[in-house]
Amino acid sequence: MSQISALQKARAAYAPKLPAALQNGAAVVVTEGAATQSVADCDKISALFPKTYGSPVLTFAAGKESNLPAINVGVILSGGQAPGGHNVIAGLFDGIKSLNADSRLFGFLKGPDGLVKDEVMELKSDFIDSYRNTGGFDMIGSGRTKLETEEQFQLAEKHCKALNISALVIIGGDDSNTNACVLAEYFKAHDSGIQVIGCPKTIDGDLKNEWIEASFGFDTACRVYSELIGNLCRDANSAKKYWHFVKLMGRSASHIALECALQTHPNAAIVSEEVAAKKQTLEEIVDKLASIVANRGNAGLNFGIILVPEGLVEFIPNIKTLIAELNDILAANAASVESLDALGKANFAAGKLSEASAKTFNALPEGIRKQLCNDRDPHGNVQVSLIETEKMLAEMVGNRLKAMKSEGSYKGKFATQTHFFGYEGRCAAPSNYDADYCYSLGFNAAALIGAGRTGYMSSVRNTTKKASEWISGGIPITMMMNIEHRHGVDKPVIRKALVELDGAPFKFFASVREDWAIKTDYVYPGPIQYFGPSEVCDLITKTLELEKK
Ligand code: FBP
Repeated sequence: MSQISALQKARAAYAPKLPAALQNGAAVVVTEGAATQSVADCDKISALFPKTYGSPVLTFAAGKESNLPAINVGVILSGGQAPGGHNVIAGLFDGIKSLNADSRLFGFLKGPDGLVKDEVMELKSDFIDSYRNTGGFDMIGSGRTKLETEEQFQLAEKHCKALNISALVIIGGDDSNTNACVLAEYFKAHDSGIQVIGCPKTIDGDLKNEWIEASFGFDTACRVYSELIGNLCRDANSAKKYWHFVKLMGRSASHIALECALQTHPNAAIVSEEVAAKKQTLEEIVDKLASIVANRGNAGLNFGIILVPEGLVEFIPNIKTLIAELNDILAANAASVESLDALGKANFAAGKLSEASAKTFNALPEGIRKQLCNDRDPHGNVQVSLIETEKMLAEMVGNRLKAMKSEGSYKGKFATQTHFFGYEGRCAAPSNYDADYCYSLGFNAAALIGAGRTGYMSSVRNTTKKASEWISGGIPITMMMNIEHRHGVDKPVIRKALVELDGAPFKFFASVREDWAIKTDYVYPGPIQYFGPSEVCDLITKTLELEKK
């Protein structure tokens, strides 16, 4: 890096805060809770993880100076970028050095692939320092390769042993942490002597539960999007001529859309989980949005903001069925469709759909029909970030309003702008919350290693309080697991946390949204503040604030 920005230079000096238990170093005093069980399917999960199942929840208190021998530790960044990943690594580095100054950290490059292909580099002090408090995963890169085959596990063991690595930290989302658990079980069953610790990452916010309050990156990403949405709100309210349709990342859950709504008070925000629970059709969603636009238009307010979660299409029951049929048709006819472009695939699939799905498919704009037939991701999922749901809704709402105008129920003007905010937020410099939380998660992972544990997720809780009151410890990953039917087979996976309709964040949103729909009640959060008074720098998300109230 030849030149760094003034902010990065100043921000490098920020010293992330740690929970009291970690302030003397990573040699902590460990308190064990009772034996644990998985959230569901206990018999099946315990049979699949005989060596790691049932471990106790761990809570740490400050310890004394460490007398542990030096260790070599490996680290992997897995999946999509999330602000704060570099601080997890910095915290881990400082943590293992506090256990023994001769400990060494190795970064496997480009995600789990680096472990399998033995692409690795030692992370030394100067190098780590140049990435402290920065966004991005560029320090060692990331990737989406799944660690799941026996051959991959054998290679992982071989490559760790070659470097004398006795512990591996996997920083990832629900799938990557599931893989971390499978690897921990494998290493233990084969007496490899390699511990595996997971860290909860994803801007999507869907890796959380009673013990994992938040996945890192959610806070910063939502602040970046909310700043942009606030700016759009102000632009809309200044020019008074556009409806902005904003799609927000979050592959599946709508936590990001909901948090951004809570921060900015848009005129409408769709929550996919509600759509699924109420079995809403696309037409019903369009009707609801059109009525919001019409009510404001009839009151002379021909502008507004609508938030759309990225994963929406997969939560609309008839489109979900359609996607499942398309998946099967495209997979079963892979050879025939291979050479076709997206339109060719769409036309091919259209003729093979059930009557109901064909009707749904044909009612969609051509662009969306093509996007639904695009290549799947490595896990066989539709790449929802590539589906322009915001454009589809803008177009369909426009058509509905035309019909309402001719019926005489709408007399406003409707002009739209569409946006997709996702990649813009994933590599932002971490907010104070994420900088502190991530550094603590990494340092805490070192404490778990020092305590000789494996198959655990680093857990830092009570984060609505000041950092010195944060509770650090470890949660057995098997405790978060259940069995899910994925791509035709039963698999042990960490249960994904979707937006809960009876949870405080959604309930609050539901209680105010009718007001926001008709009024112009926007909030402008502005950019993340890294320097200045605590009340603007040390914020927590509205989601966490409401959940913990
Ligand atoms: P993770 O679950 O791996 O953290 O990734 C989340 C995410 O950012 C989603 O919000 C988005 O749908 C997806 O990654 C995009 O994936 P890609 O980076 O491969 O385009």
